[in-house]
Amino acid sequence: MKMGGFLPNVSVSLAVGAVLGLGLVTLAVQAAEGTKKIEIVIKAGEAKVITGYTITGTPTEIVVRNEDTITHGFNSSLFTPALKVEMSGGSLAPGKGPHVYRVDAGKTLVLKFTPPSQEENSSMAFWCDMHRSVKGEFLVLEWKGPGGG
Ligand SMILES: [Cu+2]
Repeated sequence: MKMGGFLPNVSVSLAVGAVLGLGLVTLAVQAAEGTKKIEIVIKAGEAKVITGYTITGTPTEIVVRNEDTITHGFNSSLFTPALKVEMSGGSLAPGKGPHVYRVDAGKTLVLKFTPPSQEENSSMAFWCDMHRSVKGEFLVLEWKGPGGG
């Protein structure tokens, strides 16, 4: 099931599901399959979210492409100190804590993790700690599981 854009079109999905006799659970199961990808491009001192949502309990990749000519940082309110994140293509900023990353000019930083369960759907902020103009947000949907909620 492919959903493009920054937000999945929830109202349309629900309407289609009702017509087909599918419950919300079925739609959520389909959405929960596979790895979710959040794609962010940084260019000319601004961050643009190309695809921007994930689901709790689902393996997730944040891909940050730096098309600028300077190094940028990446941090997010999603990253709690205990969250395990596998990094490639970038580096950890020394002495800045567990989740302050660096992505050099022309490089692509990939962060793999599984967002833990949360109370409700949340918009998560991300930002560069060195340049205030580089920031944005993506969506983390709470996955309640079959019969949950
Ligand atoms: Cu920056």
